Amino acid sequence: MSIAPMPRYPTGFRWGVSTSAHQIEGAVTADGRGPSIWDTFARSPGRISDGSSGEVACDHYHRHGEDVALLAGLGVSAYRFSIAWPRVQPTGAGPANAAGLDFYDRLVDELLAAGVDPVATLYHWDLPQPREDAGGWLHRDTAARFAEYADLTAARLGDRVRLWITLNEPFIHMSLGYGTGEHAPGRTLLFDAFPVAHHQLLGHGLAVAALRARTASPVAIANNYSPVRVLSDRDADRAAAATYEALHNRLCTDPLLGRGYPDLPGLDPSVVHPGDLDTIAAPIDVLGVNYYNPTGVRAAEEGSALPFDLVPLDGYPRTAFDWPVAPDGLHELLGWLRDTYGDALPPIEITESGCAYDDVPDADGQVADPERIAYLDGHLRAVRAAIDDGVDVRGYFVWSLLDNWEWAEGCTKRFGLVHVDYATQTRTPKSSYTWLRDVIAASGDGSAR
Ligand code: IFM
Repeated sequence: MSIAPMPRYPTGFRWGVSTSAHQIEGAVTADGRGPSIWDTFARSPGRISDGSSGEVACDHYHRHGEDVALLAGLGVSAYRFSIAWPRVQPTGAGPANAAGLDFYDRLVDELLAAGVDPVATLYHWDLPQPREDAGGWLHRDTAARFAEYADLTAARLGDRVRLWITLNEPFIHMSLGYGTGEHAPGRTLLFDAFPVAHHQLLGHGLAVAALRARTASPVAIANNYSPVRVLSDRDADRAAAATYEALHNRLCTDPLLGRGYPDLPGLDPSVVHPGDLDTIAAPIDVLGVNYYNPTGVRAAEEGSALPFDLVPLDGYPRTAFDWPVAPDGLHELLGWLRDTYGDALPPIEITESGCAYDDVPDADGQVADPERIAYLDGHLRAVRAAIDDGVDVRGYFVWSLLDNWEWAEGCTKRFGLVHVDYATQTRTPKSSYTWLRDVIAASGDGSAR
């Protein structure tokens, strides 16, 4: 396919790819790992679309050497992975399981030896099951336990991890895990799930302090954002869009950047104790931005459980997830973040951006994925356009290095630059891998901001 040459990116721009522990590691009982909420959830009939689980996934726990070689071949300057809390603290409390930390210690050293900066996320949704049994993120105590886990992990890896990310997508974890029940732990509390957001953010603030006490920095959080498209000028539609924007885009950002919680119906303020907002607003060095698509919103139908309805957006190509491919949404989002938060906004890194397609090897075993190349091309240009507008974007991480276990969608949604045959664990770089490798080689350092 012919695509115009990519623009240049600022000197030091971080090129990376992302994964998460439960989506790739497998080995769920190895070396003392305890059960997580996703092990439990996947065993419950009907929860995962293809009935699979993360028990093996990409078997990265045993194949990390091969995967680090793929990273080196791609030429990325950074790799964002997550650390499984149940490997480090099998019950979610108590002393560190040294064997669990050994795995990440080896991984970090292998990355550094390959010239790839380790970027570690502490929590990507795999809560130790015993913590869930004790109330999970609905319970304030989980925030304190999370900070202890952060401390144990930083004590071992703090000297070598180049960027710490406390939480991945706390809004998505609250809404799908505790609000609608599509994700683990499968609770259906709707707006009563708000304590889950608050306790995650409190855990984030306490973890920031724990990391800094170990001189483990810089520190970030990765939030999911979706620019809101209102479908008409009707007051009711505009009000619904404002509510959705406050929920999806501001609930987990306003308090981080010192503004407290946005005004939203149905949130119980009693879970916010004196001093919590100061803890949450501890300065961070980077805001991680995960972007996939904009969301169409209109006023809720009579009798709806939520104060808005989500509607498909016409006029865009779509991924295998049926998500619209909208690079203009990323450009818009980055401008919105700058305009909304002004000087309070730290430098941004795009910590996830990617797409699922039904990629299949051809008769020669090659995997051509021109849609993913077009997707990445468009989104990278959107980032460059935002930088030209003056938004301080310092990196771009593709979701994901490998096809992996996509939560409730099991093995059915392939997001990787590298195809994984789950039966044989054969890894095959797709054409997007080669394309990105060439883009990175050509665009890295050398251009002025
Ligand atoms: O796979 C997920 C990831 O775990 C969190 N962000 C969105 C990705 C695609 O759905």
